[in-house]
Amino acid sequence: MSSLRLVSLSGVMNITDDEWLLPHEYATRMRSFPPVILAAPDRYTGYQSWVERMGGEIRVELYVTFSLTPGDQSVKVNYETKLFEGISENTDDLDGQHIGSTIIDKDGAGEIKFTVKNTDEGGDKADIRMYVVNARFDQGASGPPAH
Ligand SMILES: [Ca+2]
Ligand SMILES: [Ca+2]
Ligand SMILES: [Ca+2]
Repeated sequence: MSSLRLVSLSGVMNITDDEWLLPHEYATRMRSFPPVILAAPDRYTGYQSWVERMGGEIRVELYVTFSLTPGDQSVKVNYETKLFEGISENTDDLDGQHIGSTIIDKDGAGEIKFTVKNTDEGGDKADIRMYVVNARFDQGASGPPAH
């Protein structure tokens, strides 16, 4: 039995750059990533990364790992988010972090929602929503139909 899965990630980040005296800055960033193919026994894991910069001071880095469980064809999603805030969008000042994981059943989908806050200085945050789909991948389905 084949165990080919097509795992796709899309999502939205709503990012707030807290400002002193000036109005806060806001950005909404949406992404839809190309699907990752997982196949037992060749490729059990896949990766996706998502980086956004905004407001002159903020960078959000999101790293996602997909791991296939061949038995039930579920996919475990591990994710880590880092919120950097400093004198530029390339700052190395790590001010907030969030780590989590969830399992997406075979032929299932799931929404993952969380907020990463600037726990060092307050104010800045990223509200993140991810949508993960664990679909069956039919080899050859993208080719011309057979007659
Ligand atoms: Ca700021
Ligand atoms: Ca700013
Ligand atoms: Ca900072």
